[in-house]
Amino acid sequence: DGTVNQKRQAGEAAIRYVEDGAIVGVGTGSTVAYFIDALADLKHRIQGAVSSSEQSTAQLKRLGIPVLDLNSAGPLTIYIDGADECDPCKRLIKGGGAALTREKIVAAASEKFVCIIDSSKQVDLLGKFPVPIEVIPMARSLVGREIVKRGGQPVWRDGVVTDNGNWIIDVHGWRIADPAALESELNQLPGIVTVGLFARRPADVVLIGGQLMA
Ligand code: DER
Repeated sequence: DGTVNQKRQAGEAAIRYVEDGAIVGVGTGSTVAYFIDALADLKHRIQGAVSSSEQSTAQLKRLGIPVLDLNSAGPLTIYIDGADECDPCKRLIKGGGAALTREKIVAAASEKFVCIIDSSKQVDLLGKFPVPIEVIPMARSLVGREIVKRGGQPVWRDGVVTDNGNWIIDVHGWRIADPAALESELNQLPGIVTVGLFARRPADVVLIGGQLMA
């Protein structure tokens, strides 16, 4: 259907942001999977990749792309990743794939964050997609109570343990007019590791299929 083609188009279009000799920050998900496939074709022109998940690491290694440690890679020029929702200011909900913590880390280490999506991810107001929050397991109920106080409906993503050994709560029912303020407020709560709002630092470039978002 349209969105699958748009995922592939976006993944392939992101290649134009990869410079020779780059260490490429790589996100997680089905759209990024198309980017990684395209990256394999120019793996001799880049130094390698820094990965945001075991899932992406496995695909990169399968394709013979060197996977480097972020601590030895230093600042990156480019980070390519998908999203679950994107508003007109390029602010994102991420974490559908439970990789939000390492995604946010690698994005923070990268100069330019290129987000690749299909049109189904575009919204005017963030929040229809439940906001993923990575929590330290012992704090699940405490964080759940804090979310209820803030008008959200917390749902434990039971059975999912992140690459960091933590749990995920998905928050339903928020309509988020000021996602940076909410991100900052939630970041302060004890027990929260990462909030799946990328609004304090939005994407720098958004590709919707092969189209550049204005
Ligand atoms: O979990 C994430 O943030 C991923 O980027 C994910 O949400 C993107 O999903 P998709 O590319 O498989 O739709």
